[in-house]
Formats: sequence, structure tokens, C-alpha cells
Amino acid sequence: MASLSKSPLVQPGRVRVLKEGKKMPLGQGMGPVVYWMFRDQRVNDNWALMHAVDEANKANVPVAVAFNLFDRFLGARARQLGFMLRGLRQLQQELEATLQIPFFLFQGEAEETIPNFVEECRATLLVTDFSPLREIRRIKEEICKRVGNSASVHEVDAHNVVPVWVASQKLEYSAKTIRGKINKLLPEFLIDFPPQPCPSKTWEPTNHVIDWDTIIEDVLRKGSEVPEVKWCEPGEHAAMDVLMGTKNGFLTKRLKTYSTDRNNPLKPRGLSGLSPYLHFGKISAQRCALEARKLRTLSPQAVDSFLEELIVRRELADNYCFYQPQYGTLQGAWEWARKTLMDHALDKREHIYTKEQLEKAQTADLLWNASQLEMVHHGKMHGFMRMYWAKKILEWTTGPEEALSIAIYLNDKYEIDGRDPNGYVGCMWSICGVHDQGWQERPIFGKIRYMNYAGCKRKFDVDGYISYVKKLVGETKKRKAEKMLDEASKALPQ
Ligand code: FAD
Ligand code: FO1
Repeated sequence: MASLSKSPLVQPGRVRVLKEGKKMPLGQGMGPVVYWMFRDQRVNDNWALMHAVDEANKANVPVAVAFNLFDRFLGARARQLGFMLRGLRQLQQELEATLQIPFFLFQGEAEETIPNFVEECRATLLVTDFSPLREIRRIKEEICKRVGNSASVHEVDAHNVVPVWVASQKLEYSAKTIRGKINKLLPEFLIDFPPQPCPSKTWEPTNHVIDWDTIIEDVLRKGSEVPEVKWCEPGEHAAMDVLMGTKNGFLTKRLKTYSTDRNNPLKPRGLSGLSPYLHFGKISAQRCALEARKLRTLSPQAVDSFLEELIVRRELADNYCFYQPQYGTLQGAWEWARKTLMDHALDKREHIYTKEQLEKAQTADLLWNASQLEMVHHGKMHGFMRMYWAKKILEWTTGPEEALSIAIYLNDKYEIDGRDPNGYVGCMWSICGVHDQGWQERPIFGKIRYMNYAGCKRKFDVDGYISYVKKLVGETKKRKAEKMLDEASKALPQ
């Protein structure tokens, strides 16, 4: 299978050929197609899956989905891995029941398991979805080297509405510089999804069995330091329910107040709540945008604000990580920001806290402590508080490099949506002014935008938020104690 096929189902702009396999000699048939799924973990509205099936059908060969479970990907714990694996268990059932596509789960290093599988099943096309993260790009480079000469590798941006490499060919400076480019391309890319094709040729039956219970039990045990959260139900159907559910769906029940309530940390339901699902690809941003757009005449302001976050800000984050490999470090900041932060690196700090003190929410600022506890116990800090939280870490640590590394460490450890380009950019925006402008110079922050307690007090009921988090933590601790009691009583001889 060489370059992209004729009259493809998926727009060619969405697909990049990472490796062109050697043409097969005449008479020698094409091998199967394998889709290595990692970022877009869903059956529906998935351009990568559509491309894999479309290419397989054109060559009249079977298609399978492969997933590689890394050993604690970027420090993930029970919270993130439990959510991901429970969703994947549902995905396997749906994939096999509705499309008769087999799902293979491997454990270890993807640069080994995926080429081994490609070789074992003699696949001639490997389709992958897209992530701008360094770790994944390095693995892909390695996979391209390791798959045999006859195999092609196609990468499909199934995550962004406008594929990252089409939206812009360079590192964008701010939302202002990318917005026009994205909006111009929306008529071409924000289109209805075609129906998912079924494979025309079935995969030979295999004896690949996935022992989900044991795998999940294992990751929960190893990552128990950060336990799962109850409020966020895993899976694709749960994701659609958060978007469109009749009881409490974002678009069906909560959209109207998005433009007024989304900056109020006391009203977490004012936000969509979609970030865990978007992060793990349980729902397509394009689906969210298509459904939101239908409601624009009813709630124009809310829909416009939501689309700005969902498309422009989110895709700006992918643009940043894609074109700035030093994301997450001070070297990835703009020159003006690096200079101003360095000019103020030795400024006197009123408080200096260690990583441990911050992690345990032991600062003199009750508002900050509440936000940290919301993240640790609830697993999703309110969006407004995330900015204040990260900026205070800059104020209370020995310098911007340490601040950045602590913020990313805590964000990725506790947030259910952590390890995302949005998270790296969120920390870089707050601490290093990425995608922001310079502000009036002041101690420690230099020209980086400042936020303080008094400003929060003017915007929302700070004491109310502190009480709300206290209640939340109390409930979580109570549930944990009950669970422990329950487990202990089960362990007793009957
Ligand atoms: P909604 O307001 O309903 O937004 C809908 C979607 O739009 C989000 O799910 C997200 O995909 C996108 N979006 C919203 N705000 C932003 C933003 N500022 N930048 C880019 N995309 C955005 N987001 C994560 O997904 N993972 C993270 O780890 C993460 N860490 C952050 C850390 C800091 C310090 C900051 C300042 C922001 C961080 N964000 C992160 C961005 C943002 O706060 C969250 O996306 C948002 O709070 C998620 O809640 P929601 O889906 O209910 O938000
Ligand atoms: N993707 C995988 O293919 N395998 C994993 O084991 C895996 C674990 C994981 C843990 C936490 C998390 O936040 C994401 C995880 N992903 C995993 C998903 C994925 O690779 C990332 O979301 C993207 O790379 C982000 O761009």
C-alpha cells in the first residue's frame, strides 16, 4: 500500500504519510491494516478508524485495532489509568459487536509491541492517530524505522477540528494570530461525519484474550496513591451523556449559563466538564462543535465562548506543543518572557514553599490550598482557579524553572485531564506568559500577568469556594473510609 488511495473517505489534509512502504511485486497481495490507537480512544466520529477501514476495504484486506498500555505513561496513576482502561474495555465490546473489528491490547514499549504485531500479521499499512507530545513523536519515529520495508505508516489528526499541520505551518504567537486561520478553514473541516464503514473482509479468528479485571486491578494497585474518582464515568457513552444527556447534559441543560458562570469556581457545572473525555479521545471535539453550532441561534454568546475554548484555545495548545519541542520548560518561552523572568529571578519572595508543602496544601493562602485540595481529591480543579494556582507557584518558589516543573508535576499527577497539551500550555501561559502579552512590570513576575487574592475576592465568593471544597474533601474522605471498612470486613473469615 503506497501513498493515499484514490477518492478517500477522509480528507487528504487530515492524513500524513510518515513512511511510504515499498510497492508489492505484482501478484503479491496486500497485507492487513492495523490502526494503532492511542489518543483517540473511541469507535464513533474517529477519522483515524475511518481511514484504516477505508484503506482496508479498498485493498480488500482485514483491519484490526491495537492499543499499547505503557508502564505508567508520564507518571499516570490509578485515577487516569482506571478511567482510560474502563473506557477501553467498553470500546473493545463496541468495536467487535458493531464493526467486527478485533481489538488487541499489548503491554510494554510501543516501539516494540506495535512493529512486532505489524510483522506478525504481515500488515502493509499502519494507521496511527496524532499527538504533538514529544514522547509519542519519538516512539512513532522509532516505529517507522522498525516496521518492515513493505509497510506504510499513515498519521491521521483525529483530535483537532482543523488538522494541526493544516491550521498553521508555524509556531503561532497567540489566539489572535491563529483564530483567523482556523476560522477560515472551518467550512472545509467542520463538516458532518460520514457513516463509519464496516470492514468488508473479516480478521482471522484469534486467541487474543484480554483479562481486563486483572489489568485494571494491577494499575489500580500500583497507582493507588492517586485513587480513581467516582463522579467521572468512563467511556464513550458517558462522554456523549455529558455533552447531550437529557438529565444534565452540557448542551441540553447547562449551555445557557456558560458565558456567565464559567469563571465562577463555585459553579463547576457552569463548565462543560468535557476535558477528561476530550483528553482521552472518548469524544470528538468536532462532534462537540457540530452539536454546539446547532444551538447558536438560541444561545449565541454561550456557543461562541464554548467554541473559542474548544477549537481556538485547544488547537492553539496543540500548535504550540507541535512546533515548540521545548514546551514545558523555560526554553520554550518567548524571549521577552525569559528575559523578564530572569531579571526578577532573585527578587525577594514573601514565602517560599517546597514541593511537598505545596502538594500537601500547606500554604498561608486558604484559597490556594482549597484549589490544590480540589485537584487532589476531586481530580479536576476549576478552570479559573488553575490560573491563580499556577501563578502563585511562581510567586512562592525559588524561580520560574522550579515553578514550572512543580506545576506540571502536580497537574499531571492529580488532574484527570493532565498530560495534555492544554495542561503544558496552561502552565506555560500562567508562569511564562506564552500566548499572552507583557503587563506592567512588578516584583517576581516581571512583565508576566499577575493575579492575586484581592482580585479573586472581587470576582467570586472566595469563602464560599473554600467551604465548597472543604465539603467535597470531607465527602471523598468519608467514602474512602467506608470503602476501607468494607474491604477489611470482606477480608475477615466468614
Ligand atoms: P470548558 O470551559 O467547558 O472547555 C471545553 C474544552 O475547551 C475543554 O475541555 C478544553 O479542551 C478546551 N479548553 C478550555 N479552556 C482551555 C484553555 N485555557 N486552553 C486550551 N483549551 C481549553 N486543560 C486540560 O485539558 N488538561 C490540563 O491538564 C489542563 N491544565 C491546565 C493548567 C493550567 C495552569 C491552566 C491555566 C489551564 C489548564 N487547562 C487544562 C485548561 C483549562 O483550564 C481546562 O481545559 C478546563 O478547565 C477543563 O474543563 P472543562 O472541559 O469543563 O472546560
Ligand atoms: N495512551 C496509550 O496509547 N497508552 C497508554 O498506556 C496511555 C496511558 C495514558 C495515561 C494517562 C493519560 O493522560 C493518557 C494516556 N494515554 C495512553 C493517552 C495518550 O497517549 C495521550 O492522551 C496523548 O498522547 C496526549 O496527547
